[in-house]
Amino acid sequence: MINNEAIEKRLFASELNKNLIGKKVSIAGWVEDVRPLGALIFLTVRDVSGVVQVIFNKSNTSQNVFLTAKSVARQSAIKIYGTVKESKAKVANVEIQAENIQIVSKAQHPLPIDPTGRVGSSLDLRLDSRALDLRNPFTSAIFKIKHIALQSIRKTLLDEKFIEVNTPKIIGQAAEGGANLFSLDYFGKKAFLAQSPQLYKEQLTLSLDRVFEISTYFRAEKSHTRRHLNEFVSVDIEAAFSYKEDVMDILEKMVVKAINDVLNNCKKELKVLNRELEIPKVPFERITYSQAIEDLKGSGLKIKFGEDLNTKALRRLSKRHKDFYFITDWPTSLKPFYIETKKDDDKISESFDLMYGYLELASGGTRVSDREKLEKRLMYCGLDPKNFSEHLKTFSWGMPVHAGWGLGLDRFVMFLTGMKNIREVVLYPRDRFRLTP
Ligand code: AMO
Repeated sequence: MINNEAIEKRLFASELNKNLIGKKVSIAGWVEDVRPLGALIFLTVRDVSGVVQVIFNKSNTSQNVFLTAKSVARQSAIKIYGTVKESKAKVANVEIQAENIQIVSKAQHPLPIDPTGRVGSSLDLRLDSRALDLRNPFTSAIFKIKHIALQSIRKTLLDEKFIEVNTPKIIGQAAEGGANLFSLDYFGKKAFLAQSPQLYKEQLTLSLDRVFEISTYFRAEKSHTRRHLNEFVSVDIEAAFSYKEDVMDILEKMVVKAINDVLNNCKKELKVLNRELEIPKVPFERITYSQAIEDLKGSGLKIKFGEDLNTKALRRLSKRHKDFYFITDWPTSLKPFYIETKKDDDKISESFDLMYGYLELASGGTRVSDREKLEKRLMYCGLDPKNFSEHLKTFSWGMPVHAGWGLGLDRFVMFLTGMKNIREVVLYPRDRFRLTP
């Protein structure tokens, strides 16, 4: 039908502007609205970048084209060919005076959800129809912000001389303790899905020096909360010749730059989400675990040294620490075997968590880089060093002191977008009750 396609490259809604007035263009997208008005038909066409008003005038188009436009089902995929005109509407500078319409794919009604968002749907229903839900500018804004944040994160890490790596996700040995592993049959052997790249990223520091990985990890946690998923994306770094303070500084820098980049590149998206994002104060506040339990004592909540800070405690703490803050120096007993202990007190570890409100965004620390000590730490954590022989052997090859962290990307995007449920910011979330779509 439309045979000028080869001449006219398809334009996105956001590319149409006053400089194109009088030019013939083609656009493609989905029909959001059809409003026939006598000899005119107004079509609102949405693509991923925005909306365009398209006008069919009975006197300028063939009867066939006019009738096709009039009867097109909402949300069908279409192509339009026409001339760019100045628009009288306040919302846009230009519109298209259509000459032709091609229905690429008809939408079958009733659709499971209304992607314009005019008719609200529950999150569950939206997730069941996620691909369609993403046509809603509210939902797509979240993923555009995630995309910009990811680009920004990569840029910071590359500038800091990190190399991007990919480590195995099918593994033979747990990295984070054995309780929450998904296991699978690997040609007759028991294998697991990686909970983190911890052991690999540490090993890589002895040759590549500074590495980072952005990937999906798996935790067989039963907890069904608004901030846990069984599959989540983590940004992991590991740096040779570094201590926790060095990598905390990198994390702080990366977070601030990502917020800046989202503020500068996602104005429209933040507006759609009604999110007022602010650049945090630097340096982020740093309190020790012991200070945190003192703070909590002051607010009437008693936590014994060695007890984890549960949600109630973290919520209480977030009343005092409103912005980003680090909790450092956790009891060794609360941290994994690979975390280094203080030189003068092995009950306290060289660790940190990055918090925003009650949300733990990242955790990390200085690692044990001495083989003997690592064996002792494994045993202290009830693990058998024999099962870690592949990992331990690398510690005899000139392992440098090293430090790193893992940042939960989805949780960070919850902060950026102001979403309260992690499922909002993950395309196809996996929780205990959801394995589809
Ligand atoms: P940790 O287990 O604390 O540390 O994980 C790092 C960060 O990942 C995010 N996260 C999750 N997000 C969503 N759903 C989950 N089930 C989930 N579990 C964790 C959190 C958390 O802060 N190897 C260490 C990191 C390191 O020391 O380098 C680790 O995995 O935001």
